[in-house]
Amino acid sequence: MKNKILLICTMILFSFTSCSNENEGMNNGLKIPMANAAADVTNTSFRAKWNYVSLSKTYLLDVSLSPDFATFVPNYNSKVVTDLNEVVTGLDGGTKYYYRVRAQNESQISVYSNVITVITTGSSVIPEDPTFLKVKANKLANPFFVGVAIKANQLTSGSAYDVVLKNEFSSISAEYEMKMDPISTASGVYNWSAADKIVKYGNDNGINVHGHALVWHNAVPAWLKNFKGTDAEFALEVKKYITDVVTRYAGKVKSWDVVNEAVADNGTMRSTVFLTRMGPDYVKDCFKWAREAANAAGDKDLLLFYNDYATSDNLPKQNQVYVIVDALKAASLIDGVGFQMHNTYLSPTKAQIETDINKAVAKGLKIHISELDMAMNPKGDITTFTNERNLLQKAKYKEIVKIYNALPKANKYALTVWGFKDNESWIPFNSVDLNRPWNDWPLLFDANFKIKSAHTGFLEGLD
Ligand code: 9MR
Repeated sequence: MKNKILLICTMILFSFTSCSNENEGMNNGLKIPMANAAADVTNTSFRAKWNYVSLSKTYLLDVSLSPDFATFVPNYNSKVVTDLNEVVTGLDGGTKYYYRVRAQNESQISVYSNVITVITTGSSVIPEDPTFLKVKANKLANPFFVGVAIKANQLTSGSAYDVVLKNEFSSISAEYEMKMDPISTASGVYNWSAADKIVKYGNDNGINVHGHALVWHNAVPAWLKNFKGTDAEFALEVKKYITDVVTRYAGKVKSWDVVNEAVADNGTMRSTVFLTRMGPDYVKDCFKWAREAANAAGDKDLLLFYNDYATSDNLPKQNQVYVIVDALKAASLIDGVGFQMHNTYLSPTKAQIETDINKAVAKGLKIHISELDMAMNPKGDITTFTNERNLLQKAKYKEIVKIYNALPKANKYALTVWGFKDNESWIPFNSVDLNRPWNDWPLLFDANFKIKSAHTGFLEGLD
């Protein structure tokens, strides 16, 4: 009996000791070192730093160009260091590096520390390729962002999307993951996962993040559509949503489409749940709430856009959009207008686009061509992308980029294309919104991610 009790006591003591070791982050007896932010960063070196680990004798330092340490910077694969810092040398300027350390003594090696990211000063020695859209746009006398609509699952480091995005584009808009229906799952309940990922990607990589869109009749979650409360309570829900989203991304998202598509194709206010529940002033209310939330969060630079489609060749609609814009402008609530430009190769014409956009220019507003694509088969008369249509598309892309590039500096913001690859665009085989249940080729890259002539047209438009 005495022996049994002794055995149980020993077992309890043993399990207690091993638990407490785990809690302290120990491995084989050595604590995990904590890596600190780099110091003395130059264009060829930086000082990697970490905290002291008791019982350790030396540290093993890894430096890599990739966050998963698949490869190492030469001489920095488990480099043995005796101090608590090491100057890492022989690096390239303007380049992102990652480092981590392990502690070691005669018999033990700890697990890896946290990973620290550091960007060397100066510019990358790799010459920029002038055939990349953003590279050419950045070199203009009056540069502007070249944007693309993206999905969170395309942002995996090293994926074809990630590479093309970082090479060619300087701004991103979420194609759907920053709309109300994916984010707001119930009153005051949010699913931020995709939106957070998109915003972080933009911020981490120096890419502008445009928020699309706070209020859109086509992205209302079921709980709000079927909201049983009073109209005043409905308005409070919308206010809360706008406030929470703008606050979360204050300083991280540089601009928002506050209201999207409030005007119907016949030029009247679109009949939506927002108009019905909140009355004709709802657009203004939403802008006011967005502005107040940004100001309260200390973001005085947030740009607020009204965004709509097919205004250039529809005068009644265009006029009503400008009624809204004027009211917002009079209340100092709007910074810019988003012209979606889901165009076809047949329309709108150059003159129609210029007339439409110039009205906003005259009001001192920023212009965002916010969802550019070009349907090449709007009537369903082709089954393959013919060379004739290919050249027409190239010319049409060139035309619109030229129009945008000619805008005064103060009115430029971004020109965003609505997706990467033809086969992933919302247009091909669209029988719901467009009633065009056949193929189309609206974007700058084909289904194999090959650059199309439309891309060359874009570049030529920047000349
Ligand atoms: O292209 C987007 C598509 O993938 C989404 O399913 C859809 C609904 O969220 O929205 C599409 O984008 C629309 C944009 O948000 C507003 N203007 C019209 C775009 C095409 O329908």
